[in-house]
Amino acid sequence: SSSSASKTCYQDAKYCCQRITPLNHHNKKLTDALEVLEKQADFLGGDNNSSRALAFRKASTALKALPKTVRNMREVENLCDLKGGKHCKRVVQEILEEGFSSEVEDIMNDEWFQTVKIFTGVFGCGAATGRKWFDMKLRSLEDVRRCQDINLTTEQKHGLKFYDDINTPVTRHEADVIQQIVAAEAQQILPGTTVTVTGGFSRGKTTGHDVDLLISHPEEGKEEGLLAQILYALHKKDFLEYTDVQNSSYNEAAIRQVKRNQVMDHFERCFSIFRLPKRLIQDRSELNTDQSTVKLGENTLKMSPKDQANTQRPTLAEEGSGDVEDTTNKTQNQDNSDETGNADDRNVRTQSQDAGLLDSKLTPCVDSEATSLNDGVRDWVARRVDLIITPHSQYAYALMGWIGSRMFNRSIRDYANREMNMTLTSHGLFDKTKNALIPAKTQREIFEHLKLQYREPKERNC
Ligand code: DCP
Ligand code: MG
Repeated sequence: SSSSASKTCYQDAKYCCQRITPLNHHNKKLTDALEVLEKQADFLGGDNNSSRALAFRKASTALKALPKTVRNMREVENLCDLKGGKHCKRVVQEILEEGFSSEVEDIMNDEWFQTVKIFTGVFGCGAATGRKWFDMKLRSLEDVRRCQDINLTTEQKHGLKFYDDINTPVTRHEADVIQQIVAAEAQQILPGTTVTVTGGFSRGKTTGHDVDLLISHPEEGKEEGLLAQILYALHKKDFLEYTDVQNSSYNEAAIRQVKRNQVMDHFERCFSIFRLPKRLIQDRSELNTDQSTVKLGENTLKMSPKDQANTQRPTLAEEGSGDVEDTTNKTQNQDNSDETGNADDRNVRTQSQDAGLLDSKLTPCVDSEATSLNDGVRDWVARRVDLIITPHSQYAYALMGWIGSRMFNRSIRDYANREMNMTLTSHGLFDKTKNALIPAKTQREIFEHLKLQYREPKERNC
């Protein structure tokens, strides 16, 4: 209804994009419980369970916007997103009365839930694969690594190999270091290129599961071909462990015919596993105080003399055709050729290859002893990094989409559709009444087009 759009009392406004949802809120006990139920529904899969998952998520989102801790049921009785949900209400009531929910405790102690949770922590393993592995009687990552009956994807092989790294939250500092590394390369390739940390960090989170970097250039069209060049430069300096490049699939029809609740946008992008040198994160001062500075446009990346030498030395990648597509394929071929061998062989081979690479290129870091206790060879940590390229004309929309949160996007897109008869995506805003795309230079303009009060990124933690 249009009245909800102009509601002034935002705490119980219908859409979470109308509310202020801070990162640190007053009802964590309740929302944590609801998020376990959401996760369980997600793991179970299927249409019915994804609707259930959404209902749990909506209820938890509504609670996050409340200005104080809920003490009794009456305080939440009229919340839009809790009203219809008997299950949500029951759990909230249980927690308010007993201090905990036995149903939620049971789920958390359930072997199936715990195992699928571990499995879905593997990069490239979704709920369906997690369930499948459980049904195959696999109960641990070791079981998965040893299992002869599954054809692991390249992603999953990396996910298993770097499981601990990837499941260790990325810190804000690490995200900044990665941003600086990527920005330095981008500047050198094309001065003026912008590299922006988006995702959870831009909403004020101090840790995240990955680093989302939005890359653009103020001159429309200049961004074309940029991703491949940036990846090639990063690859030459050994920053990339794994890349999965997806070409842009954007066209104007795409935004007009956007499917309901379609989440994936059409930008050119790369899902990667980044090799973040421990040296760069251990010593916070290193990025700013080292004498040897590589001046790269506006961004400076400081490196030790030895590392500079490393970057100049030919690497395996450079012996190839020098095309980033090729190096990507090379990685994949390597992995594919391993598919005949068993998982243990695969690990041994890859590790010794890594050892060789590192021996010839990197000097031991300060804590080489500690490192060798861990895995003997690496002086870098694996970090999930997403690189997204956007043309300047779509930048504000791309930024809003990648700042998120996921629920914020869902709600503002729903709102645009139902209340404004417009289609909002990370590419633009399409007015279905006027049959026209509406340009925007800033996020504020997007809110204005939608007749919504502006919400800062830190208020979008729904
Ligand atoms: N996004 C989305 N829908 C998805 C996935 C992502 O709208 N299904 C958008 C909103 C997210 C942003 O992209 O906030 C970044 O995606 P992430 O999965 O990295 O989410 P966050 O950065 O918010 O979380 P984390 O801190 O765990 O990385
Ligand atoms: Mg993220």
